[in-house]
Amino acid sequence: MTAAAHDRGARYHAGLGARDRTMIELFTAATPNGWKASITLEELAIPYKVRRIDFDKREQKEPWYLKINPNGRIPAIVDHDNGGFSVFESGALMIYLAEKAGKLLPTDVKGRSLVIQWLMFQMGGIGPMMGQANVFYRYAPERIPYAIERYQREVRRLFEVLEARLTDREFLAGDYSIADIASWSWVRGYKWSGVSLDGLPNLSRWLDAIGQRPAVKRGVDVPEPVDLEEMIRKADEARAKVSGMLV
Ligand SMILES: N[C@@H](CCC(=O)N[C@@H](CS)C(=O)NCC(=O)O)C(=O)O
Repeated sequence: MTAAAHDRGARYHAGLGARDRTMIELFTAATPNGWKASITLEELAIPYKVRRIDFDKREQKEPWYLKINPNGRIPAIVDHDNGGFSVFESGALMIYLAEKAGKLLPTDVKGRSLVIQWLMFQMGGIGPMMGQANVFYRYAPERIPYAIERYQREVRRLFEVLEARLTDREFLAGDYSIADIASWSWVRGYKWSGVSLDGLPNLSRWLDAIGQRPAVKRGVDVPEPVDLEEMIRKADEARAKVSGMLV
């Protein structure tokens, strides 16, 4: 660890007052996995303090943070209300918070299992596939059509699974739950992944309805608001310019 990185970690912890140590500390950035955590905290009305992790400075890979999240990614929480217990992996973190508050995750065996099934569907499917679609469609220095098409096609297939599930129900697993929050946080970025929602009326209805929730609106502004539409417009413009140059 560099001296500067060590200082940053130490300064941060020294700066926490006694009051702050009795709450949840959220380590996050403005990304889908981060929003899953902040929306859950907002919905549960659990007091929390935000520590923004600066990806440009690679803070997520600094040793002080790896003690909280050994995977070196966001989000993670430290529960100062529970002896400084830390939780990483967004799905596990959502279950922990829902159980702590006794909301957004039923306690009966079947109801709980259904929510966890749809949460795992996001963790193992929607998240990783949209993540890879984004990498190859938006960030890869080399344009690899096979990879772009493979991941976009898989994302669209997963969207169709959600569409079918939502055809005759309002939410993914019984009442509104952490399963909805998890997929919603990713699906809202469908344009960023270059995948269409055409022909998916139930998924679109669910996306809009959840987006109207006050706690969701607050949660997506953590750690700072991001203008997704503007970001997509600029990226698409740059993309069109580059492909024009290649023609
Ligand atoms: N499976 C992890 C994935 C976390 C993850 O990939 N987080 C991304 C942001 S969405 C991240 O921290 N990226 C920074 C990096 O990879 O260094 C979870 O669900 O918490």
